[in-house]
Amino acid sequence: MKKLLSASLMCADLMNMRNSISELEKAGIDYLHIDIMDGSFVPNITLGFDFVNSVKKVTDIPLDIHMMVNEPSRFIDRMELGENDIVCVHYESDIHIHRTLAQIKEKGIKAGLAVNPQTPLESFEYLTDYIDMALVMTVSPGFAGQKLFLGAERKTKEARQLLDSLGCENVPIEVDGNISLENGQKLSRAGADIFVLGTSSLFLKDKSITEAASDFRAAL
Ligand code: S6P
Ligand code: MG
Repeated sequence: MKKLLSASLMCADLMNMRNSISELEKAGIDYLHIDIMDGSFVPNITLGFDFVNSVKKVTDIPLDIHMMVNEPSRFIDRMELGENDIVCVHYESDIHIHRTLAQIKEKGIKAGLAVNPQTPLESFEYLTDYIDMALVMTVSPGFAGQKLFLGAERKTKEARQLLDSLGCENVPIEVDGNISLENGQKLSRAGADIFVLGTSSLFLKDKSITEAASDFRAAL
């Protein structure tokens, strides 16, 4: 599978978002990752639906929406998205997560299912017909700038094996959290396909976005 880069916009310069998006376009970034939090499912609040819809209007880069909210089914209709965009929801966030995934797909949007570091991989087992992406969290969600969870490499490897065994060889695995060059390389070998890049490798003080993206690609 082709390795793809997803830029985490909560780590971009919030006062200069239009320019950051232009730079991400020039750097050939594959997805814009937008973190939505509710202060309850995770202890933080970041970007919201008006932001999602505004970004959608100014770029052709597909959006990769990461919902870290309780009962995400309440909010799917708030976003104006298309067939190339992904909405990813956490296994624990809705009691009837299958219904939420089906709701996303009925709208013609790609659906992703996210697992926290402690969420068993078996959570994917009966839902594979409803997902276009599997998100393996490599930190506990909520904040940028955290350290990779120590089981991340093994979990990514086992997620790939499980998905393959269920006939989902084409479902990509996304990894999110502390994706530095070194961690990206390790996780790529373990089977990760989509890399969420934030403060660890893309939005850096001493490198432009274009330079950082090209260094990351070369490290994979
Ligand atoms: C965090 C969120 C992530 C972060 C990303 C930041 O809960 O889901 O998408 O934005 O992890 O990257 P970094 O390199 O600062 O960990
Ligand atoms: Mg995220």
